[in-house]
Amino acid sequence: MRLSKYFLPTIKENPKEAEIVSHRLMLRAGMIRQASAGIYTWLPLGFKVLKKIENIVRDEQVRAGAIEVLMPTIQSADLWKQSGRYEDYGKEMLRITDRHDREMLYGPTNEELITDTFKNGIKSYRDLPCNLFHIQWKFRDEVRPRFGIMRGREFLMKDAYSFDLTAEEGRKSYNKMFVSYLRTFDRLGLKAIPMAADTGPIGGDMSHEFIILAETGESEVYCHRDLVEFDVPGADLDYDSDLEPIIAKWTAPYAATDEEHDAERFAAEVDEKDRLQARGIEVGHIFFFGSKYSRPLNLSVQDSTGRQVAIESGSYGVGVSRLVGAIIEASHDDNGIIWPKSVSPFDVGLINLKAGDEATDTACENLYNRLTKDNIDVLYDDTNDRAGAKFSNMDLIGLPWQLIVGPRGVKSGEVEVKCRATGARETLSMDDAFNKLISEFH
Ligand code: 5CA
Repeated sequence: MRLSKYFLPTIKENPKEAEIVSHRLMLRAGMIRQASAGIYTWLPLGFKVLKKIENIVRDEQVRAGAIEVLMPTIQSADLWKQSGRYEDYGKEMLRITDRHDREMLYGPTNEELITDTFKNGIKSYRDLPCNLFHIQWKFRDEVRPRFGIMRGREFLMKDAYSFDLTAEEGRKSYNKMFVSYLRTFDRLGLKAIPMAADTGPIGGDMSHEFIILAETGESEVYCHRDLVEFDVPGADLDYDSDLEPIIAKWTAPYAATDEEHDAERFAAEVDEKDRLQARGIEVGHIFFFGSKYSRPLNLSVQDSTGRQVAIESGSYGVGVSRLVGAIIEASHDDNGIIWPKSVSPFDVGLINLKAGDEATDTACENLYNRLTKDNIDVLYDDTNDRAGAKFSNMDLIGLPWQLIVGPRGVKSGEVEVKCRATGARETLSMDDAFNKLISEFH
């Protein structure tokens, strides 16, 4: 992509309305703009990151055996009245009346709708287990939307819903999602810690929040230091094998959010030197609630003995749009964002230090074409801006590698390669620079 043909409205000054670094940097890097309180337009650069995160989340759901669907954003109130949540959800639910005076709502979550959908599709216990997920916009009329897309009113969520014949089978489905979350957040370059959590309006008696440690996090969390260093299962993991040992390892050390924290237990179970008390960002939340929705919505099947049983369910959320902010909170410096390779909007930023100079233009065009042909996604700054402005803009938007091409270097056949994370710069021949970047991404 040539910058001259792109839409990247970056901002030099710090926007006053932004209280935390991720919000500031997302506005400055031209990733989002507020449309109204807690509601954002995703500009091209932000949208690319959002899509990359979405794809990794999807990939790991499918790997764990979940099947993708797409449910609507607008739902009828009927099912919510049946489950009792139409009243319980209170003001956070955006209620809408259509032209026929039918009560509708913008979905804050989808337990009711998926339970009903599954009920109409299942024929017998042989159709179990099943886990259906979708990645869809949600609306919650938060009292205090803040921190940009971190606590928005409209936000993108991955929500999965499992259906099983018995609580024991249900636990296995829960475990699959637990492990798939460990892998998902690891691929996003994050260290996420599963913590015992409160179930709130979703309900149930087993629940874990996945927390990224960050000073600007909204929750106070407490855990054993070891959890920060645990290894995550590899891509070759067989999800149909016994996952209990992995769950046991990750849930043995103390880890709890504020609502579930027990100071006495923390002191008794964790040595003082290993106690970690920090702020955290909740990027995922999983629940097992048994038959809380299947009973009122009449989702049951005959088991192999002919007995009619209510289906056991859980739901599993990932804050896809919140993750964009969480990744920035975890990875930035004074100059801007530092994207992990897996979610960076482009792979390489190519800087032409003297656009209009024939030899420099030719060298840049050459590198741009070669890299693009090899599937490296390049953002080529071919504008007439000053070199200083180009450097700071490229640092701000945080692409992992920069390729800097100026007239002096071109004369001797050399370019500079800069690593955004370390700031290290290397002068290389054009071919060596090309080969280095290829090897970084393939
Ligand atoms: N139905 C369940 C699981 S599918 C559910 O709704 N869970 S939740 O309420 O915990 O939300 C799931 C995830 O969405 C949270 O872990 C969080 O990362 C994200 N999320 C929740 N509220 C917001 C919000 N206002 N803005 C951005 N992300 C949010």
